[in-house]
Amino acid sequence: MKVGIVGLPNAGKSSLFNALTRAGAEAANYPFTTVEPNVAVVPVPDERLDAVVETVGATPTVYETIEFHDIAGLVRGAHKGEGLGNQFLANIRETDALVHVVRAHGDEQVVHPEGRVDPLADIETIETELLYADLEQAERRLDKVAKEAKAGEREKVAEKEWVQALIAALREGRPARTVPVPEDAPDALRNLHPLTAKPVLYLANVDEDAAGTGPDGALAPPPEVVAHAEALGARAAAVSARLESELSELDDEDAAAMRADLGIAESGLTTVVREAWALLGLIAFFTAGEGKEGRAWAIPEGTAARRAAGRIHTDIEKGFVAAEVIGWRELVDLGGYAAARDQGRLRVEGRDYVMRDGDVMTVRFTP
Ligand SMILES: Nc1nc2c(ncn2[C@@H]2O[C@H](COP(=O)(O)OP(=O)(O)O)[C@@H](O)[C@H]2O)c(=O)[nH]1
Ligand SMILES: [Mg+2]
Repeated sequence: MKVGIVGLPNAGKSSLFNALTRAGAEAANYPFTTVEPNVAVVPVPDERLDAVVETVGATPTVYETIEFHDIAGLVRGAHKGEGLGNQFLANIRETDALVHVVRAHGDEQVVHPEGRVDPLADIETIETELLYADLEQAERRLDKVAKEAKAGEREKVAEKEWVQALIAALREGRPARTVPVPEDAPDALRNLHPLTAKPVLYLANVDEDAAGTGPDGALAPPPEVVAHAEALGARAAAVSARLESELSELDDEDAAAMRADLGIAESGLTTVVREAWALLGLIAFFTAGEGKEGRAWAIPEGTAARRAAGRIHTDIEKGFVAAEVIGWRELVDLGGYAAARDQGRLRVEGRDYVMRDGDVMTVRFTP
C-alpha cells in the first residue's frame, strides 16, 4: 500500500515525511525501514492485534505497514514542464492514495511559492495540475483505444466510451473519480491510472498553537478545506508538520509531555496513519500462535478466505483446505484458542468465506 505525499513546495511535505520516517525506523521488529530515500515505511498500530497477541502468547508483533512516498516537484505549470515537469507523474501514478499537504500556517519565515497563504487556492493549483496530467494521458489513451475499438470488441468499445466521458469531465474540471468505470471494461481504470481517481486526504499544515480548535484537543483544518473535502467525498485532517518533525526527535516520554503542554491529544503521525488507512479502504485480519509471530494483514473489503491466505504466502493460497476463524474480540474474551475450540466458537470456513475486519485466522493447507 503506497501513499503519495503531494503539495506545493514549502507546504511541509518533507517535514511530515521525515517525522514518518523516524517513526517507522523506531518501530521494533520492523525488517525494512528505509527502502529508498523518499520512501518511509510506517507501521499501522492496532490495539486489536495487541490484545490477540497477549491472549495467545504470540511473539513478535508485526503490524501492517503503509509506504509513504515524498513526491517533490509538483508546482504550478508542472504539466507544461515547470519544476520537475512530468517526472513527478510516474511517482504518483504508482500510489494507491494521496495525502495532499496544504499550507495553513502563517509563519512569515517560510516563503510561499505564490507569496500568500491561501489553502484553498493552493489545493486548486495542485488539482489543476493533476487534472491536466490526466487529460494529457487520457487523450493519448483515446488515440490508442479508438483504434482497438474499431473491430467492435465490446470491452474496447466500452473503454473508448469511458475515456471519452473522462476527457469531457476533466475538461470541465471534474476529477476522474466522478466518472464510473463501465462494467464491460473493468480494466479501464488500471490501463490509465488517473491521478484524480485516487482517494485523497487533505492534510492542513497548521500552526502548532492552533491546538484545541478541533475535537478532543485535536488540530482542526481550516473550514474551507473541510468544506472542499466534504464536497468531494474526501477526508480532511490537520497536523503541524514542523512540530511532528521536532517531536519525532524526542523520546516518547518527552514528546508526550510536550504534546500535553501544547494541549494536543493525539500524535499527528497517528492521525496521518489512521486517516491514510481509512483512505485505502482496507480491513485487517490477524494470524497469531503461541510462541509464533502475531501479525496483521491488510486486505480489501470483500476478500475471500483463500485469497486472504495468499497475503500470507502464495503456497498457502494454492494449498488452501480450510480456515479456522474467530473474531478478535471473542478470542480475547474467551482467553485463547483452546477455550474457543472447546466451546465450538472456532468456526471452520471454506475458501469463499468473506473475511471480516478483525478476524483471526488459522489456515489449514496442503503444502
Ligand atoms: N512554522 C511552521 N513551519 C513549518 C511547518 N511545517 C514546515 N515548516 C517549514 O516550512 C519549510 C518547508 O518545509 P518542507 O517540509 O521542507 O516543505 P516541502 O517543500 O513541502 O517538502 C521548512 O523550513 C519547514 O521547517 C509548520 O507546521 N509550521
Ligand atoms: Mg520537500
